[in-house]
Amino acid sequence: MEHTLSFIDRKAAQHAIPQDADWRVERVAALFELPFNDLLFRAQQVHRAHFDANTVQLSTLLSIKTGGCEEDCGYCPQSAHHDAGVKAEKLMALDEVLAAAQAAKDNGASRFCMGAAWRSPKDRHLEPVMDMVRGVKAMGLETCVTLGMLKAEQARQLKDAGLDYYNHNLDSAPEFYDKIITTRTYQDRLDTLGHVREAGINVCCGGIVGMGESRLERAGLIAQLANLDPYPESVPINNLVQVEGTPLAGTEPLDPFEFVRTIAVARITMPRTMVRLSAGREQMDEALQALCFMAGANSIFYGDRLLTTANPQAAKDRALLARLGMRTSDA
Ligand code: SAM
Ligand code: DTB
Ligand code: SF4
Repeated sequence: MEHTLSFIDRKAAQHAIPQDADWRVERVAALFELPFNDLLFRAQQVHRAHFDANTVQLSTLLSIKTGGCEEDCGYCPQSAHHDAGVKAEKLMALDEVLAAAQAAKDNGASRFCMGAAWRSPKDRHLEPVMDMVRGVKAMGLETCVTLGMLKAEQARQLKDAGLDYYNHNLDSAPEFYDKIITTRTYQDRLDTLGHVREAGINVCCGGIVGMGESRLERAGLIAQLANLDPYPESVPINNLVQVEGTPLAGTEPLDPFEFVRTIAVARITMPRTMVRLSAGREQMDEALQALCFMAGANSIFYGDRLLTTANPQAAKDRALLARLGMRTSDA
């Protein structure tokens, strides 16, 4: 099956990042095969050519609609197909969302990312979400939402509300995808990314590693991301958080150095993107996180929770960044 982005209007994506090269899977896999020090050195060189290597951007997540999701994503505690003890809730009220955004801003975050456990938003859900976007943006925060699959018109409405970023992950290589999700296709995801791009919203798109995929399949994921033209402005790299009750609980954990390699390869293949060290930090020690920064990660999820699982305490993250002499960027 061909996996191509449909309907990209390049004019609408003026601020988007052009693709640098044709990253065939074999070329990406060859990067993974480099000796660790050589790979990290190359990633540092690329990182320093495009960013201040001591600055990290902070995004805070909020689950605005938790649980009861129709999709069967094997990693996700919010799927109604699994019993991970996550209670299905209604969409949060605007004032509660704005209070959480204000707290995130006061804590030093520059982007506020609102996540909903939907296959795709119903049209009646969009108006309240747009109010949230407007309210968060008025606070001077960058706005991001992740609501599942979007229609072209929904993407345009979100753009009109002032949305800065839409998060929608490819999650894995196309060859591995069917082992993880059966209720929507890889092409569905590419279509949503096309609508987001076409509407002129910045694309936040990454994936999960540690799901039992091979190194070649990790390379396949990165190649898919890097070959999007333009490639995403933000690339979250998640390490699977194993949640009891999900099909992927009990998967052999990924070698931590392989996670660092994935960050480095993302940095080399997408030089100007924000590479976000995403889910899984709570299970990493500080030395490993420092290696991820060295490999070119320049963004983190910041705040005590991800969506339903734990993230390092904000104060602990501030202490880590201070120990590493790292600054945070403003929106
Ligand atoms: N429902 C929407 C969707 O799937 O597009 C948005 C929310 S969904 C929870 C956002 C992303 O979180 C997923 O695409 C996946 O990459 C990540 N994620 C979910 N559960 C995870 C887990 N247990 N470990 C790591 N990442 C996870
Ligand atoms: C992304 O790539 N990772 C975030 C965000 N985008 C929405 C979500 C991680 C979720 C981890 C599992 C949980 O807390 O439910
Ligand atoms: Fe639903 Fe998103 Fe979880 Fe998949 S990852 S089950 S779409 S909330």
